[in-house]
Amino acid sequence: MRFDILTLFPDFFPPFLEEGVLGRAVKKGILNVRLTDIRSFADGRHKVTDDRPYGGGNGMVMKPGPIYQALKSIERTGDDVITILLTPQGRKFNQAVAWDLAEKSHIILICGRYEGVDERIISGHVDLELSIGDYVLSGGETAAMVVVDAVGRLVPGVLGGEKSNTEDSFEDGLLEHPHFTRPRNFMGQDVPEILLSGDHERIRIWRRKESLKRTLEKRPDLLKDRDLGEEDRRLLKEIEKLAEKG
Ligand code: 9D3
Repeated sequence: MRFDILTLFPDFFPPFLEEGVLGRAVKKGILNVRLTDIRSFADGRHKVTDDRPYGGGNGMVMKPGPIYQALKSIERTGDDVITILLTPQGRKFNQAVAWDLAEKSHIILICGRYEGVDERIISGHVDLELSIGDYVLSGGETAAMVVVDAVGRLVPGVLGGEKSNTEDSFEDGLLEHPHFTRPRNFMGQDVPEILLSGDHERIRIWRRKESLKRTLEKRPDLLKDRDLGEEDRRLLKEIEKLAEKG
C-alpha cells in the first residue's frame, strides 16, 4: 500500500516511520510512504503557504495553490486512490473506517495547519475529511500518523509474526483481558492462580469474562446494540450476579 503525506512539516514523520511494526513494513516495502513538503510548491522567494481570510477574522488560511500543485505532483498509482484531508470537521476516524481504507491501493493524506485550508481544495480535490477525535490539535500531522498506523497495520504482511488483527480488542469489539508476565509476585501482588494452571479452556473462559467485565465497567457503549453469543450472555449474567452481591 502506498501513502503520500502532504505537509508543511515533513520532518515530523521519518522517526515515526522508522520504528516498530510500521518501520519494519516500510523497510520490507509492504508500505510505501512518501512525504511531500507543501512549501516547496509555494511561489516566490518567501514560499508563502498561508494568507489572511477573505471576509476578515482571526488566524490564517492555507493557500489553495501550493496544495493543488503538491497534489498534481503526486503520481496516482492503481485505481483505488483516495485523497483525505485531516481536519477537525472530518468524519470521526475509527476501526471501521480503518478497515475501509485498508482496501485502497493508494492513500493521499493532506495535513491542514492554521485555521484550515481554502474551501476550494476541499470541494474540488478531497474525497474524504477525517478527524481523529474531539480535541484540538495543532495541525493534521499527528492525525495523519494515527491513520497511517491504524490502516497500515491492517495491510497483509505488516504484522508479520505478531498477533493477527482479528485478535485485537477493537476487532472483537471488546476491551482486552488483563495481561501478566513474570515475576509471579510483584511488590506483594500475585498473578491470578488460574493463569498458572495450564488449563487452557478455563483460562480462555476466565479471560473472556474479564474482557466482558472490563468492557461493562469502562466502555458500556461497546456492548450496546451488540449481539452476544451464548457463552458471552452466560458470563455477563455471572458478572451481574457478582456485582449484585457487591
Ligand atoms: C483554534 C482554532 N480552532 C477554532 C475553534 C479551529 C481549529 C483549526 C485547526 C482547531 C484545530 C486545528 C488543527 N487541527 C487539525 O488540523 C486536525 C485535528 C484536530 O484538531 N482534532 C482532531 N482531529 C484532527 S485532524 C486535523
